[in-house]
Amino acid sequence: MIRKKAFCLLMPVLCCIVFFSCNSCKSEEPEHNVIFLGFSQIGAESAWRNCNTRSVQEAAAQPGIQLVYFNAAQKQENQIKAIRSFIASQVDVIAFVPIVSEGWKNVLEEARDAGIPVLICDREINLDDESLYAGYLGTDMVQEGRSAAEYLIKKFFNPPGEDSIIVPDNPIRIVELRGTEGSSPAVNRALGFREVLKDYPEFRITYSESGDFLRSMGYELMCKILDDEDIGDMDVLFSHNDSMTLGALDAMRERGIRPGIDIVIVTIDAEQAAIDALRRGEVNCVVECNPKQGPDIMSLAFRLARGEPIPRIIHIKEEVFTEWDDLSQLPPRGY
Ligand code: GZL
Repeated sequence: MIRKKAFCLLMPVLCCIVFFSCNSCKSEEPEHNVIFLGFSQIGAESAWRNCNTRSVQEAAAQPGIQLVYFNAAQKQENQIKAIRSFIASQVDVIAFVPIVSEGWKNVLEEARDAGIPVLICDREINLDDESLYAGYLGTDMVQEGRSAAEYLIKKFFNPPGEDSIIVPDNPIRIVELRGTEGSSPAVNRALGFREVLKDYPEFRITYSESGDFLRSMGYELMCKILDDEDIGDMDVLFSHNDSMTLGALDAMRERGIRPGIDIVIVTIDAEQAAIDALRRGEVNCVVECNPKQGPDIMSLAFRLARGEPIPRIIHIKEEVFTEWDDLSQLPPRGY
C-alpha cells in the first residue's frame, strides 16, 4: 500500500507511471532481497527507443527487481519530476536516460542527499561534479560518428573491388540530419564525424539541421533541402538515426532520386528497416547503436543496491554494416 504522503507526491505523474505498490520502497526486510529501481525513460520517438524500453522492462521482469517506470514524453521536466518521485518513494536505485546533457545538477544532488545511487543510461550528461552519479552505461557515440566518416573515406577513395576512384573535382557535399539538440548522441556523433573528416578537405558539410530523431522531421527536412536549389545538390546524407533516414528516403523517392545510388546514405542505429534498405541498396552504411541495454542495467542496479562500486563508463559492443558486407546471416534486429 503506497503511503498517503508518497501517493500525494506522485499524483501528478501517476497517469504515466507504471507504479508497483511500495510502502517505503527501500526493502525493510532484507530477506525479500527485492530492489526497487526507478527508471525514467525519455519517450517513444523511434524504433530504437521502443526497443530500449522493452529491453529494460523485460530484464526487470525477474525475481528481485520491482521496476518503477516513467515515460517522460520527450520532456526533461517530466524526467525531473519522476526522479523526485523516485526519491520521495525511497527507491533503492535510480536509472535514467537524460534526454539532453544539461540541467541535472539539482535533482542529482537531491538523490545524493537521499542516499540513492544513480545510473546514467544510453545518453550522457555534462556535470562538473561527476560524483553525483555512480556510472554511465551506453554506446560510444563519438565512435559512431567516426565510423560513419570512415565509411565515406573508403567509399570515395578506396572502395573494395575497384582499382581506383576518380575523386570528384568539386567538393563531396554532405547534408547532415542531426538528432535532438543538446543531446549527447547528436553532439558526439557530429563531433566524431568531423574529427575524421577534418583531414579530408574533399568533403564539405554543406547543410546541417536537427530533425529531433523523428521520421516525420527527416521527411520534412529532406523535402525542404531537395527543393532548395542552393543546398539540394548533395552527394551524401549523414543522418544521426534511422528514423530520420527513413523519412528522408521517402522524400527522395517522391522526387525520383535513387537513394544509395544518386545520394550516398549513412545512418546510425541499425533498426530492421535500415538493414532492409541496406540490403535493397537504398542505404550504403548502417552504424549500429545497440538499444538492448536492459540486462546490463539490471546487473548494475543489483550491484549499486548492495553498495558496490561500478565502472564509471561501460560502452556496449556494436558493429558497422556496409554495402560490401554479406548480410545473409544477420539475425532479425528486434527493433
Ligand atoms: C542513442 C539514442 C538515440 C537513437 C535514436 O543512444 O539515445 O535516441 O540513436 C533515439 O534513435 O531516439
